[in-house]
Amino acid sequence: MVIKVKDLPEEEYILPGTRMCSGCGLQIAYRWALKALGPNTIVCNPASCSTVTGGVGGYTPIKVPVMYDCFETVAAHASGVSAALTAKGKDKETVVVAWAGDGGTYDIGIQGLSGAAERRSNFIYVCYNNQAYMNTGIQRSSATPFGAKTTTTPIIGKAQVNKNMFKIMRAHGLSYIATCASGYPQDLFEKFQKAREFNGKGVRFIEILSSCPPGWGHKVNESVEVTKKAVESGYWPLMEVIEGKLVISNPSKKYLDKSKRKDVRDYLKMQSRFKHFTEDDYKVWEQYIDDLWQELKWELEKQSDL
Ligand SMILES: Cc1ncc(C[n+]2csc(CCOP(=O)(O)OP(=O)(O)O)c2C)c(N)n1
Ligand code: SF4
Ligand SMILES: [Mg+2]
Repeated sequence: MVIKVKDLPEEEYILPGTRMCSGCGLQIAYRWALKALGPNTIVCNPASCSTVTGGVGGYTPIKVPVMYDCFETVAAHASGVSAALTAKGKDKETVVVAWAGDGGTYDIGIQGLSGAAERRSNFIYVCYNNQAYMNTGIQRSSATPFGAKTTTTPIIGKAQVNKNMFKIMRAHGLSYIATCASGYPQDLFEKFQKAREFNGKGVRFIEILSSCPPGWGHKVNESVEVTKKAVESGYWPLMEVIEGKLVISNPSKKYLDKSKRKDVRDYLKMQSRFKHFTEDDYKVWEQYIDDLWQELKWELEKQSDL
């Protein structure tokens, strides 16, 4: 069931006037996530583009408390805030969110995240994945996909495929894991509400594919369309793992059937970071998507046999 726009709360927790670029997918995601979580939310935020949202000089457009921390420490920070709330008996009403980029999650913050997940610290960990270190000038991260040009992979693009964070987090046995995309705000809204309902059940992990016009090289008015194409091609499945069980979300369900998936080249050709692609590069992507769905299908079949 997808929530109707008329049923959404009108309250906004990120007001107009942020310092994000026009068309920033992260901004859409951040706004809708806070809408779903409500006013009793504390955000822990490491160095990244989302830090920029907070504004400068004592003014901020964000209406919930946001605490900044070092690049590598957000999961330890959120663990501490959540433990303090428990000590004060306030952990039921207030939700703690660690809100980090892909660099802060896949790379420098991964050991803190893994430790917090294993300890069953109680917070929602969000990785908004714009697939590079955007805030410092578009350097490649281990989330950057195969072939993408960045300022540190400037000639033929990145030679390796990205890490699979979804699988890494699954291996921690979390109560709730989900993928979202900034072009599907209603799906994102519902998943954040669900993650909130799992309060008290350790780390809940949500990863959001977030478009970035300067980093990906698409037009500012294509920010929603580009992540829609990522989902429609099957490249970015929207899904959840609830208490260990895999569920493909409604917008992605039909892509279990390969013939329903749109051509991933439409997605890639919208972005200048893939402009240099040869036929062989496109084939790597097509194979990546086929393998991904084969594995998901295999798991769904195994689940239905149980
Ligand atoms: C220890 C440390 N190394 C490097 C930096 C510089 N730095 C600040 S933000 C950032 C990039 C963050 O990338 P990501 O987490 O993907 O978030 P994004 O900027 O893409 O939103 C870097 C490298 C830092 N603040 N601290
Ligand atoms: S560089 Fe990208 S992620 Fe950062 S504020 Fe601009 S659009 Fe958003
Ligand atoms: Mg990033």
